[in-house]
Formats: sequence, structure tokens, C-alpha cells
Amino acid sequence: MGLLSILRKLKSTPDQEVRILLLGLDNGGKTTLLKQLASEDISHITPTQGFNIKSVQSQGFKLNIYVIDSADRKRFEETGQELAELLDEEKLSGVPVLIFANKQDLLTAAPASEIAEGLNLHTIRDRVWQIQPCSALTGEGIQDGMNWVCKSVNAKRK
Ligand SMILES: Nc1nc2c(ncn2[C@@H]2O[C@H](COP(=O)(O)OP(=O)(O)OP(=O)(O)O)[C@@H](O)[C@H]2O)c(=O)[nH]1
Ligand SMILES: [Mg+2]
Repeated sequence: MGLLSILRKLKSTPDQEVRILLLGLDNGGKTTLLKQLASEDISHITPTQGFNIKSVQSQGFKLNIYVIDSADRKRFEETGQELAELLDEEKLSGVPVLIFANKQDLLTAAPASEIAEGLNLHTIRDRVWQIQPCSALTGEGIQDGMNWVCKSVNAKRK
């Protein structure tokens, strides 16, 4: 499913705005993920300068997507701290968070369960969250993640 059909799904109630904040350390795969969602060519991607934020206008519903390079174990601590800061952010309190354990196509990738444990995700109790293994390169797992996004948006609307 491309980004457009996801947006169409989310926008079926036109007076509601959904804002998705896509974050993660550099080199995690944010741009590749976005391009994958937009079904664009992903063979020529260069590092993005500054922040990588995709804001989707469609009622004050917010959702965070946090991308982790599952193969970059040296940076697990750093990405964990970054995520913890994000969860501490006042403006984002209670905002559902989807964590993509990206780059699962690499043999050296840590399984999502290991990342979840390492990052103490089970201690998150002030919001709904989900960790989804994926490969932004092959597209595997992204659909499942975005289905969770749609489900969370719809649950909040009821
Ligand atoms: N093997 C593999 N490589 C990936 C995957 N996703 C991204 N990459 C590669 O990782 C590198 C960084 O990907 P980007 O999409 O540029 O990462 P980013 O998070 O946008 O990085 P910045 O723009 O620097 O913040 C690129 O060489 C991608 O091809 C994946 O799922 N598997
Ligand atoms: Mg980028």
C-alpha cells in the first residue's frame, strides 16, 4: 500500500487532521521508508540535511513513527536515549508511537524482540506503542506497521 492510499484511508473523515512525525537517528532509513511509502525509486538516496519530518494534514490526531537501524548495535544506546527524550516531550505526551525495527534484511540485524528489551519498551505505559520489524529496502513489514497506524487512528476516533 502506498502513502496515498494510507492518506486516503486516514482522510475518510475530512474534518480530522492526522499528523505523523517521523523520527530516528541519521542513517536509520527514514527517507527510504518515505520513498517506499510513496512507491518511489530508492536506489539513489543521499543523507538528509536537518530534520526529516513528514506532517500529514488530514483533527488533532498525532502519531510518531520512530525508525531504528536494527543492524547498528553500536548506536542502540544512543537511539534508546533519543527515543526516551521523544517520549518525554511534553507536546507529544500520550501520542501513540510505532517503532520500526528497520533493516531486518541484513543478517546482522537484531530481532525486534531484542531491541524492545534493550530499549525497555515494556516500561512505556502512558501511550499505545508497537514495534514492527521491517525493511524499508524491500518493503517487508511496512504494510503491517501502517495497518497498525490506521487502526490506532480509527480507535482514537471512536
Ligand atoms: N539493508 C538495508 N539498508 C537500508 C534499509 N533502509 C535504509 N537503508 C540504507 O541505509 C542508508 C540510510 O538510509 P536513509 O533512508 O537515507 O536514512 P535516513 O534515516 O533518511 O538518514 P538521514 O537522512 O541521514 O537522517 C541508505 O544507504 C539506505 O539505502 C533497509 O531496510 N535495509
Ligand atoms: Mg533522510
